[in-house]
Amino acid sequence: MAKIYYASRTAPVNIATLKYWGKRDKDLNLPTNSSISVTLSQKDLRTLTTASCSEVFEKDELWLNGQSHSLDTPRTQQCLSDLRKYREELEARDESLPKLSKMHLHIVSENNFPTAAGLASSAAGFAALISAIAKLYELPQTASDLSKIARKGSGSACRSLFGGYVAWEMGELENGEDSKAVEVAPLSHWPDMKACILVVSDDKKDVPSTSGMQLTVKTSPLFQHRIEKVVPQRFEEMKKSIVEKNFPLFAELTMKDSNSFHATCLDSYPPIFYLNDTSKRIIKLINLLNDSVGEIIAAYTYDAGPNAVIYYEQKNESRVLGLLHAVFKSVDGWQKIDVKSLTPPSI
Ligand code: 2P0
Repeated sequence: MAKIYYASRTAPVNIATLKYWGKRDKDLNLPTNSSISVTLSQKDLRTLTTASCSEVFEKDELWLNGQSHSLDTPRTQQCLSDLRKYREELEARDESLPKLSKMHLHIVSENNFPTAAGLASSAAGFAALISAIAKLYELPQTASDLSKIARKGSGSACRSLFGGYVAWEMGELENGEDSKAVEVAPLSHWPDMKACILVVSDDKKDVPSTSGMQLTVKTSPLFQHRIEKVVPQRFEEMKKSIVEKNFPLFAELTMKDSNSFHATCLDSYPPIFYLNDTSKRIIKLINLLNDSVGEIIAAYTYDAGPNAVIYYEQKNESRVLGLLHAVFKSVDGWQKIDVKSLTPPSI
């Protein structure tokens, strides 16, 4: 019987605290600005992928959450082709290696969270796909090297190749060889940092990220200001706040960047709305909490959807989560949010 080779890897969800929004090259997924993210706990939010190959497989196939999906998209094909090229190099150097690069792949992938609900499922998905195949092929490439392949699958996926605090450096080269993810600090650097997700809605998003950002690049004058005058300085400041574990500064920059990103969405024509009334109430509540304490102890951030991610330090957990529980369980007229969704995925 023909041998089946296989390997499994998980990849975490990452939530941007400095947002990627805009491409300067859509084929290579090169961004218009650098970004920063925090990786969430794999206990709560992750993709698990098994990649296998065999001489008897007749075509490349993918099963995502139990359903068959096409691997025949240009982005996925580009990722598979890059990985096969690396494997071919190994096989050319060592004749004794099995010719895995010539075999078809079967990929089985599973998320433990709602797909496409603004919870960065494509990031974890592509990162797990690239990691699993790189392991199957026994590739020697570093996580930063592999992040360049993941980036071509989905921009934000490059940041899910690392745990902890991650920067995606936009790079300057036209071929994208310097547009990669790097570690700012490992998870262990800031053990007090916590995050919780408020699942306001697990519906699919209205405007997919890829087309949304293209519209913003094309139509928003505010966007030019953001990428030229706002993000470059914020990128350096946020990295410093992480290295120095300066929570108030990290939190302020995180909230301001979420606001700035959603402002460019609103400035697009026609406008893009990702936040709903509940999202806006959460923003007000976090500001109220910080005001009443007299310092910033919690930060909100929103991606391309209405769900909030709240960052806080462990020492303030009962204050932050206590307030959110109390408000969303009891105030009339506020959307009731599933209390279970407030379980903090410790990061
Ligand atoms: C981010 N988002 O930095 C930002 C914040 C959404 C808002 O990365 O077209 O799914 O696949 O490169 O990575 C969503 O964009 O877009 C995203 P593609 P992606 O996390």
